[in-house]
Amino acid sequence: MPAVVADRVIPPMSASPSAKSKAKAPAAPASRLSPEAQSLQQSILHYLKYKMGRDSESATPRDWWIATATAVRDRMIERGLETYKVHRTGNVRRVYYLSLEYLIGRLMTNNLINLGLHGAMVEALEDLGQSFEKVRAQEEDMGLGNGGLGRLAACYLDSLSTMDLPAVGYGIHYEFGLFRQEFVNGHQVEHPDNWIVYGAPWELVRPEFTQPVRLFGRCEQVFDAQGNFTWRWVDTKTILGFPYDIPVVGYGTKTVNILRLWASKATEDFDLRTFNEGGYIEAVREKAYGETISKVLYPNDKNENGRELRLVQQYFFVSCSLRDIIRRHFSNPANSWENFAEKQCIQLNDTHPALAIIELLRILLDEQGQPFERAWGITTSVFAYTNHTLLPEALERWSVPLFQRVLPRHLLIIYQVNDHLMRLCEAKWPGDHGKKRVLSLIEEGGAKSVRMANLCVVGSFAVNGVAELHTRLLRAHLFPEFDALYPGKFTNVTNGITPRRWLRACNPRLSALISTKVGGDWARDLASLRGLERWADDPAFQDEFMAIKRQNKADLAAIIHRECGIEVSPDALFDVQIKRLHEYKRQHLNLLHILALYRRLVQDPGYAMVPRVFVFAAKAAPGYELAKAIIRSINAVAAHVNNDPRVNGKLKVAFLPNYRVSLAARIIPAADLSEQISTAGKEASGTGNMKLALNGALTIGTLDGANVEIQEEVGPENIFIFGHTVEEIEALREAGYDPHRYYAKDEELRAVLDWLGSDYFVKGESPNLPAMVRASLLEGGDPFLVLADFRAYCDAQLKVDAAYRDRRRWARMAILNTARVGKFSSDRSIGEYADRIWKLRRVHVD
Ligand code: F58
Repeated sequence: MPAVVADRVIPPMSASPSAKSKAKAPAAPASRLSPEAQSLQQSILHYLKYKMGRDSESATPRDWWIATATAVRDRMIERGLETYKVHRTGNVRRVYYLSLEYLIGRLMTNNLINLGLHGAMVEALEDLGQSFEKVRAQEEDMGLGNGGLGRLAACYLDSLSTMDLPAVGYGIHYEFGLFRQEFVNGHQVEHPDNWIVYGAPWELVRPEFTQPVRLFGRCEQVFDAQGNFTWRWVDTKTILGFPYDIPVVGYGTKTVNILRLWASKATEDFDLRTFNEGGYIEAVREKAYGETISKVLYPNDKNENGRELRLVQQYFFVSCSLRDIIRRHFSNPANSWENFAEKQCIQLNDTHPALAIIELLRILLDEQGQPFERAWGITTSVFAYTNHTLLPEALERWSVPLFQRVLPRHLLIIYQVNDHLMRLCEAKWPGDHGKKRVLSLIEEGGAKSVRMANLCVVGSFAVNGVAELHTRLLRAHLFPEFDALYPGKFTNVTNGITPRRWLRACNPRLSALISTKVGGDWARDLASLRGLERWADDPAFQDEFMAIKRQNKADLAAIIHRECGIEVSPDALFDVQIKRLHEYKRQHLNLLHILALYRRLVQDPGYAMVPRVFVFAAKAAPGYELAKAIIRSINAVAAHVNNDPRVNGKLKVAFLPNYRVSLAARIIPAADLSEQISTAGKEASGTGNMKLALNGALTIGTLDGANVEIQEEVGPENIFIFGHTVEEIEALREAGYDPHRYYAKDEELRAVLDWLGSDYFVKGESPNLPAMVRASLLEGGDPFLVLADFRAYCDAQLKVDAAYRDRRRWARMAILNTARVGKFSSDRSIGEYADRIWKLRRVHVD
């Protein structure tokens, strides 16, 4: 039966009444429908006919989907025009969110929920003989990101609109998003993700805002009319940035902000000139280069390949965005450079858009003829920077020769900023060359490189980490000198997730139940979930809560069966680890525990354990061999465990292929246990941990990232914390960490490692990838201290097992997790950015 939440009808996820019915012509009189449903129906039929050239008889599911999305987009455009008018006439202060990644997923359900039209759309489609679920399933995920950083950007856009904050998101319109992953014999195989091939109905093309971008060339010295020495950037190549706008609608408000994504194009005139001069091949090459820039998203931390292209991508995107921001600022005659920083604020999502700092400076110096001090003053009042990682290998550095070739003028400006920085440093610590060495924008010693994180810290008025612990480590370990040089610049904003996507849309059953207890406003005020606490001990509520979990697990079981061919029982404990595949996230620690359970079961058929299903989903960066070896190892062990009758159904392992936002939305509502087992100090925050806890999964985790704050909120009795703390890990390393010590003293650990390292799971396969994983943990020195945490992890898992046996206790813990994680709403995070960093006011749109 459909449930009502906040005046909107939530249909059940599966078994929608017409899911089985065939397409039929509109039957019943239209007046049976609500006015919204009628109007939607009219638009859909209009687009089916005039956009797709079909009628309801001949339309394919994809035609239905495009016509439906276009009808929804119309409603957003109306509000978008109104928003734009209010923002423009009010000459309001705006924030610009610059991110190389947006992991948006599908938009249909979320747009409808935010518009308040979800129920009406279900009604409209069902009346046309179409299943809403089937239509929405046609949508390709927009996977323009790698992981949490990209998903965070998408959640933040949702909150910015919901909170009526004037904002524009900027990014790249990649033709190919993150690769599609397939498993072939348990190995990851990557395929291109051509998400756009059948059209992208949410976007609007904006050719009138096309921007030129210059690259390469050289710098020459000239004197200006006043006889002052300046630099001129000459002999450059120009490419074009072509904007696509995606409207972003707020939940329960009229605000519609936009996400503007730039696609690269070759300039026609350059092309033609070269072509006419007889350089046919050259012309085609130039054209190809122009279009290559926005072709693919870079999935690799390691960046060995395509470094130049990645740098060009970054510059292309910031150059287009900055010009667009400046154009918008000066489109109001009341504005000038005097009030630029008062009206415009730019948030840098990691160092990827750091070149924006130098580009604004270049525009002010070279195009506006401003003196350095003034240009620097404006620049450093505009930017704020979010750091998302402490891993040294993930901190961006660009080689000086590469910079020199691609952006020669920018390199000179970086040297100029560095001189300024060195003078500040000298004033604070006279004669201290050690301090200068660590602060410098240029890393010396060996090949010189530009430190983008240092550039961001120097060029921004605020720098934030993404969880309390991460910010503490950022200040104490990564940037202590900068923290001393710029008191008050560093601050924390703990990450958040949008409750619209990560509860309301993905878990309609639980959403409906929650609304019966705390009312329908929780999706805008997540803290109000605290009201559920008083039901945590109520057996009837516990039963309902757990029955919903079981239904969600049954849905996921069907997906596991379809995708992996594995039968799993919804009565088992669903133990979930879903995130990028990385050594620091320690999927291999999870694997070692699975092997330990497997061994206990085969050695003792009576071994008492709660039946468990281990669910993995993760992509490995294509060049990250060890991550791929971990995937292969998990799949190899899974194949044995799942087919071994001695296990007697107590253990199943499913690695779902092609992890993406829409798959996360199916796994999260079905999870009992959330694996957050990174080496303490390595996971900046984590956001999957928040989504899972919100949906009633209990966390097993280390004291890392936002786990620390999740524990503070849910209480230590409702979470399973284990393992070495940051301080203990430091002490271990200082004493000289030796994984062999753990191997020698723990019989079970030794056995499972050796088992993994044998060819038992991958008979005859060469190279033996599980052996490679073992080697990384022993001879390789175990850089992420997997062995040091193994025993504590197994002990914590025993506690999980015991807790799950007590159904009432587990239900209470799960309910309290949902009730107490309201802090992790992205509305709270965005509220903090707006108040403390951006000084941005809400602007109501009628
Ligand atoms: C993630 N970073 C952090 N990077 O790992 C996670 O702790 C945090 O919660 C999240 O950001 C949001 O703050 C992340 O997702 C990437 O995806 C890299 C981007 C550049 C290429 C390599 C991966």
